[in-house]
Amino acid sequence: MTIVYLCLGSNTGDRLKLIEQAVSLLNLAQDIKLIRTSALYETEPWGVKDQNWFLNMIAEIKTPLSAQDLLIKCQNIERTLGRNREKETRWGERPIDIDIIFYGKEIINTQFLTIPHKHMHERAFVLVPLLELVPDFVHPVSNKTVSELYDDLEDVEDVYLYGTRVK
Ligand code: A4P
Ligand code: MG
Repeated sequence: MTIVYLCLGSNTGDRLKLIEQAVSLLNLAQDIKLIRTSALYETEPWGVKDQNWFLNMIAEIKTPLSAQDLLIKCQNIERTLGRNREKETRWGERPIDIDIIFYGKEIINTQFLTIPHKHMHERAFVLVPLLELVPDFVHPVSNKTVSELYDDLEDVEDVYLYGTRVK
């Protein structure tokens, strides 16, 4: 069994419902046990600025699946919820995105998978909800804790607890 941190994100359609559905589908999946989730955050788009704000959340799960098989399950859930990668652009709009942030302490670099996620240390929308769950978790490549990575962030995009952003 491995403890895994997934980052869920949505910025088109009914974002709240899509995130909730993704959490239920993860919970229903065989071989995935949902342990806990962070709060929901409304976040400024990172990377490509000219798009809707996202809702983001981190889910802590436990699984006997390999990282590769877990990725396939996550991509199946994305497809079930209407994601069509062919219509998307890099860092662009998407109804649902499920990224693997940490897979235990493993370091994986294959054609299909980079773990820890290659941009996680640059993203407040990942680090803020992670900070809530596991501030002392050590990134196996940089050997910094989540809270140190957060302190090191340079360009911090805006991250609000969902429902508290004043538009
Ligand atoms: N892939 C590789 N590593 C992973 C991993 N750790 N977890 C897959 C999940 N999938 C992984 O991805 C190329 C292929 O490898 C894909 O099939 C991917 O699913 P890539 O090299 O990371 O390509 P990319 O163009 O960076 O991917 P993508 O999905 O367009 O971008 P991201 O990194 O997922 O970012 N702003 C806010 N506020 N909130 C967001 O949630 N999300 C994105 C998308 C951009 N800006 C955002 C948000
Ligand atoms: Mg992705």
